[in-house]
Order: sequence, then structure tokens, then C-alpha cells
Amino acid sequence: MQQKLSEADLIINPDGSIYHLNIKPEDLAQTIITVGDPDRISEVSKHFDRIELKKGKREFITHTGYIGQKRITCISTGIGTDNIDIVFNELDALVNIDFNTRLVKSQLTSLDIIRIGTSGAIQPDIPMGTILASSFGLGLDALMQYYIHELSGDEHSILDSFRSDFSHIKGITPYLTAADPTLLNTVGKDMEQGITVTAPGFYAPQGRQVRARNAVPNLINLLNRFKYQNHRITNLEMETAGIYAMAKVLGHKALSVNAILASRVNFQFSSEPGKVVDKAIKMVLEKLV
Ligand code: R1P
Repeated sequence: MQQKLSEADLIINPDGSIYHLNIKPEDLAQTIITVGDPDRISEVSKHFDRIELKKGKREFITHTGYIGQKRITCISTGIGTDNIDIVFNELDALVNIDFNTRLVKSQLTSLDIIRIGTSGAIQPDIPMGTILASSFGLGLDALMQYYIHELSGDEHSILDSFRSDFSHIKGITPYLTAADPTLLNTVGKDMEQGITVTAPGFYAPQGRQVRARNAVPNLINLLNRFKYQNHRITNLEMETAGIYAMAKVLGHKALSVNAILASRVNFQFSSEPGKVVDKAIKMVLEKLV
């Protein structure tokens, strides 16, 4: 039997758009770029030959347009995996639920979703200015405690190994998901690759020294010395693990591309963050069209 979602479970605005994203099914391309910062949307869409739609609500700004024949939607998520929960469920609803009947469609659509975000490197050999594709997203936040999320392939062994290294840190249940292999080998080709850790905050949860007392003062060292076979943790940010895990549970393909703005082990921050982000945007768009 087809699943039907109630008016409280799937909120559709009076104009037929989805609750937070404020867009309608026809506003969405099959290829989606997500960014954190709403101001980054126009930095992506300025490369479009034609913009057909600009909409938004709260931090969720959407531009859809074309580069040549390729239709692309760029959408801002704001910061954090709590917003990824909203964006991914609503993107999925836009393609996989019939808004007239509220029934899940019998033929499901799989979207290509690429994050272009900013991040800090935690390995000394990864300098600022690097563009890095996340081979895996390792979440230290709680989002996936609310979903049935199954592991496959290398995910089991990497996560088991990380959990045993991290077992003395209480109250955190890490989760791990691989990038979509096709996107990693096409869009992520020629990019540095590594495991990206997603934190539920920017300061202490990413090991920054703060005026308050850090409960895990050696977090960066704990993370950067982790190794499983040829896998190592390369960088820290706030969305990738949620994106990979939500894409997997909903049947979409995802890749996270990180513009490295900080070196956390060399205690440096880029003097040209806009240029690094622009480089990441151009690298992704060149591979997509
Ligand atoms: C923190 O400043 C924000 O920057 C990074 C983090 O993941 C977090 O969202 O990504 P964005 O620049 O894409 O927002």
C-alpha cells in the first residue's frame, strides 16, 4: 500500500509550495547544489547562462537556472545538520510525493546533490586553499539517532574502528556514510579526498579553544591521528555527515566539496576566503556540465 502523509506530517503552503523551502515541485532541477551561506547562492548562479527562478524563505534561498542544457538548482541550507533534516526531507518530498494526493509515488526519483561548503583542515599537509571532496561523512551530532540508518561496505569497519578510539568520550554516538561513488569519481576527481567530520557546533564541538572550559580539549589530535587502512580524517565542518546519511536513507546521491579556509593544526585562517570558495564553485560546475 502506498504511504500517505497527513497535513501535519507534510506541510504544503496555500500556493502549493513546501513549508520551509517555499518552492514547488516544478521549481526543482535533478541536479542540486547546496551551500550553507544564503549569500553564496548568487556566487553560484552568476555562472548560470539563465536564471529561471529565485525564491526563498528564512535561510533557504533557491535559484534554479541553466548552464547550457544542464538545469541546476542551488539552494542554501543555513548552518548545521538540523537544517539538513529539513532541506533533505523537503527536497525528497518535492520529487517523491504527489502533492495532490499526499501519496508517496510508486516511481521514486534519485537526485544528485552536491554541497559546496567551507571547512577547516586538521592534517598539516592539507593547506588552506585546498578543494577537498569528502570520501565519507562522520557525524558527531545526533541527527541520525532519529532515522533507521544502515551501514554498508567499508562503513562498518571504519565506524567500528573510530568508535573504539573514541569510546572514552561519553554522550556521542558517531555515524558514518560514504559519498556517492559516481559523484566522488567524477565531480570529486582531481580533488583531495578524505573523511570529513561533521560537528554539532563551531567552537568547542570543533575543538576550538574557548573562554568557557573545553570538555574535550584534545579533540583535533584525537581526530587527526585516527587511521583505518588508507582512510584518515581530513577536515571539520557542520553538514556533510547529515547530507550523506539523509541522502542514503532517502535514496539520493550526494557529494560534499569543501573549500578549505582554515588550517586548524597550523592555527591559520585564509586571507582570501572568497577566492577559495569561487575556486570550489568553478571546479564543481565545470565537472557538472
Ligand atoms: C560555519 O561557519 C559554517 O561554515 C561551514 C560549516 O559547515 C558551517 O555551516 O559551511 P558553509 O560555509 O557551507 O556554511
